[in-house]
Amino acid sequence: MKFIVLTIFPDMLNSFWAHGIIRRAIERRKISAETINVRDYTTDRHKVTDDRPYGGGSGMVMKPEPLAGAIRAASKLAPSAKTILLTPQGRVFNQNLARKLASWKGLIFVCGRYEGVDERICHDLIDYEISTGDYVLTGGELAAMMVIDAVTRLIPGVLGAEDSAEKDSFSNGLLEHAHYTRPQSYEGKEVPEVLLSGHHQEIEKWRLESSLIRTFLKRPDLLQHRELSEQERDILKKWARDIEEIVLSSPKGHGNRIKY
Ligand code: 4GY
Repeated sequence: MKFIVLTIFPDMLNSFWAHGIIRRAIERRKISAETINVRDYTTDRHKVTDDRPYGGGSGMVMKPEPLAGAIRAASKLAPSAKTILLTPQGRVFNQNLARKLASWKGLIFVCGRYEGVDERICHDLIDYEISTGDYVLTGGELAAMMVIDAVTRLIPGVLGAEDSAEKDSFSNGLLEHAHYTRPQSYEGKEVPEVLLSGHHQEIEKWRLESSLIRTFLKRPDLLQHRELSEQERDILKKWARDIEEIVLSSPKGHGNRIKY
C-alpha cells in the first residue's frame, strides 16, 4: 500500500510516520509513506495557497492550482492510487470502509485548510470524500492520519499473529472484552477468577460474555443490525433472566414483567 499525503503542514506527518506500528510497517515495506508539501506547487513568489472567496464572506479558500499540481505529482508517483479528500461532507469512515481501502494499491490524501477547497478541485481531481465523524477540524491532516492508521493495521503482515486484526473490536461486530494484567489485586479490585484458571474454553466463554454485555451497555446500536449466534442469544437470555429476577425481587417492584 502506497500512502501519499498532500498538505501545507508536512511536519504534522513526521512523528506519525516515525512511531510504533506505522514505522514498523514502513521499515518492513508493508506500506510506503510520502508527504507532499502543497506549497511546493505554488507558482507565485510568495507561495500563496489560499485566496478570498468569490461572493465575499469571511475566511479563505484553498487555491486550486497548487492543489492540482500536488495531486498530479502524487498521481505520477502512484498511478493507480485513488484520491481522497478529508471533509465532514464525505462518507463517514468506519471499519468496513477501512477494510475496503486496505484492499487498494495506493491512496492519495488531500488535506484541506482554511474554510475549504475550491469546488473545481473536489469535482475534477477527487475520487472519494471521507469524513472521520460529525465535527469540524481545522484541517484534514488529523483525519488523514486516522484513516491511514486504521487501514495500515489491516494490511497482512503489519500486525503480528498475536494481536491480529481478526481479534479486535468490530472484526466480529462487538466491542472488545475487558482486559487485565498484573497485579492480580489492584487497589482491592481482583482479576476475574476464570482468567487465572487456565481453562481456555471457560476463558473464551467469559470473553464472549464480556464482549456481548459491554456492547449491549455501551453501544446497543451495534447489536441492532447484527445477527446473534445461538451461544450469544443464550448469554443475553441468561442476563435478561438475571436482571428480571433483580427487578421482580426489588422492594418497590410491582411485579411487572419485562417485555422483550
Ligand atoms: N470531520 N473528517 C474532517 C474535517 C477539516 C477545511 C476542509 C472531518 O475528515 N475531515 O473536519 N476536515 C476541513 C477544514 C477544509 C476540511
